[in-house]
Amino acid sequence: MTTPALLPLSGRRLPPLNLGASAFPHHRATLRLSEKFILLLILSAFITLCFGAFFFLPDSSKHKRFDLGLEDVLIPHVDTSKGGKNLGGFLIHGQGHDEHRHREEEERLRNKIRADHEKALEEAKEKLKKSRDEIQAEIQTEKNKVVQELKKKDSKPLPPVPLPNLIGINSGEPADADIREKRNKIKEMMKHAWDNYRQYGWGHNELKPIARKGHSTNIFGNSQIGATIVDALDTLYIMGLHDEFREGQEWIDKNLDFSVNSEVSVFEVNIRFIGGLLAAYYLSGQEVFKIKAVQLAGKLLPAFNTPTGIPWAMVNLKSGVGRNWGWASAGSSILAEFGTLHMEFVHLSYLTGDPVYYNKVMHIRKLLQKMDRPNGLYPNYLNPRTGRWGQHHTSVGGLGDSFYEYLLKAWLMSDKMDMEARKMYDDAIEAIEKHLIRKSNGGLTFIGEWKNGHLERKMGHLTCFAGGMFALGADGSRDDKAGHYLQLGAEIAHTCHESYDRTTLKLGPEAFKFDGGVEAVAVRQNEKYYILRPEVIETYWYMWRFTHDPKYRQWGWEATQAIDKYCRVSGGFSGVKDVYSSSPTYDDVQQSFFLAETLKYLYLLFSNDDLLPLDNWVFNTEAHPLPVLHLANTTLSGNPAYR
Ligand code: DMJ
Repeated sequence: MTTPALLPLSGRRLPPLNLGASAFPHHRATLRLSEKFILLLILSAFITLCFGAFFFLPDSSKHKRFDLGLEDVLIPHVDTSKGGKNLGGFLIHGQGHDEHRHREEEERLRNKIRADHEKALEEAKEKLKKSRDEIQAEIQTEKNKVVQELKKKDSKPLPPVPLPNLIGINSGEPADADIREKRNKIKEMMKHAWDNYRQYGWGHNELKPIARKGHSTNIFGNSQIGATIVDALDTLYIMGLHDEFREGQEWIDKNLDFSVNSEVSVFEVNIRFIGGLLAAYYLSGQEVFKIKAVQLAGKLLPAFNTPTGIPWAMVNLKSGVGRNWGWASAGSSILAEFGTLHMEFVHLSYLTGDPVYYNKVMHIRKLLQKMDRPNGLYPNYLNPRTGRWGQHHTSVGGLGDSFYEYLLKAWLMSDKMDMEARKMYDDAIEAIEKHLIRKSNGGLTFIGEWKNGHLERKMGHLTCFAGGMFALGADGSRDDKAGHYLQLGAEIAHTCHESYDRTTLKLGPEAFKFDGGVEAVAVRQNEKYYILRPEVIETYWYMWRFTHDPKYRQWGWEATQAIDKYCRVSGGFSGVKDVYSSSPTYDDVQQSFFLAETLKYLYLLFSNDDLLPLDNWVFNTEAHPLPVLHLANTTLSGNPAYR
């Protein structure tokens, strides 16, 4: 019998074998063909035997390990002190090992493996009978099933929790016709911004109102996750734009998916998405918003896996890998980013009953409390690996701002119970007043920036939010200095209004100086832009709520008109590149915060105070209102979800 495997494939004859003198000293000559054939036969039989032995004979070392595995898996830990009992539902051995049963188990497992194997082979054979397209369709169906299962798991209803009474979500209609008209104008602007986004940028993060297409920045990663929709929801709701709200809700329900391979800013996603979703949930009672907020929060948690628990600035939503901005001092995380999570995370724990979120932000607070602060000031940079400050820069504007805001708001949101937060706020504000707040030669109060022991006499548009913060924190301030802080708020509002008033367009520049004879004016070309930011209007609104001084409505109206005149285009609203130029060019971006904040604060400024009253609501840094957690004053019936 010939071994087919040894026949030459091409039919070519095998070359004569020369086994050499050392192998067969008495047969130096070349072997005859029949001898060669026999030799080949023997060789092939030997090889077959070796193969067989290798694959089919039991390997004793493996056998041993298999036994151990069996023991581990099938026979849970024996509590010998109990002499072999039935523990936790598992059958436990008596004294010593039962060899017979062991062998039976092995046999059973072997049979199972064999049967599984055969089944898999059968399935594979069946598969191969199918066409490539059929196989691909089947794989896709399987994949979809898994995704659906995961979705189901993710969207399990959360336990109902007693919710705060939600006061003032449908009010605010002013009696005065003029104020009503102004309010309606602002609502019309919101509709213009939304409708154009709806038409040209739907599902994208933001809109390019001139190019009439979607726009995005790296803070949202590389996916289209509808930032404008989420950011705008609560503004639509309070303006009574309910059809638009429902459109947004439907998009979120069907399309908002955070299982994307995308690296996002933890801070931005928290303030805009989690804040926006939570506010939409509280206002409307629609579960979908709460569920999405919780799903997203879960995706942000890996950002906290650093040696100190100070989160990375960015996290990949799919892999959970985090990192910091390349431009940040010495690989640091940013104070205004990791310090602006508290409000949303406390609400997440409140709504889910899961303390994980609360613990993350409290850990950050504890760590900051323990650290030395140069001159009592918090530097903007903190290294999440070493727990050390980076450069000693302190700002109440970009990189620092909302950290201070959230200390105050943590206290307010806790129904003024969180005294630790209030103390941190009071201490920080005292140091800021001492080292950063000055009066210009022309009598304008400004907040500068501290850079390595030197005060830079420059204030950012972002810093203008602080006027509202001082006013909001006046009540409950240390040494009963409420009057002082209200006054400070008014002075900052005045300075920021000046920064608008001293421009050609009556819109504020990104940063303005108080130096070299210049007061509240931008000097550098790259600081002359206005990108639809809210901070100055935010301060007008807080000042209005606390003082009812009509000048704040007047200033707000000036800003409304300027925005409508210079930033409105037929495809929405755009930022402008130079507020000192009478023929400004557009940056062609309709920022999502324009709908979330700028238009909301303007609308509130021309509404009665019973719309979102400040005793019951605290606005996150993106102007998303979250209810004060009056724990003694909660009721399930107050939750619109149960109405
Ligand atoms: C908003 O996203 C928030 O207000 C944030 O706190 C800082 N800046 C922008 C708007 O200017």
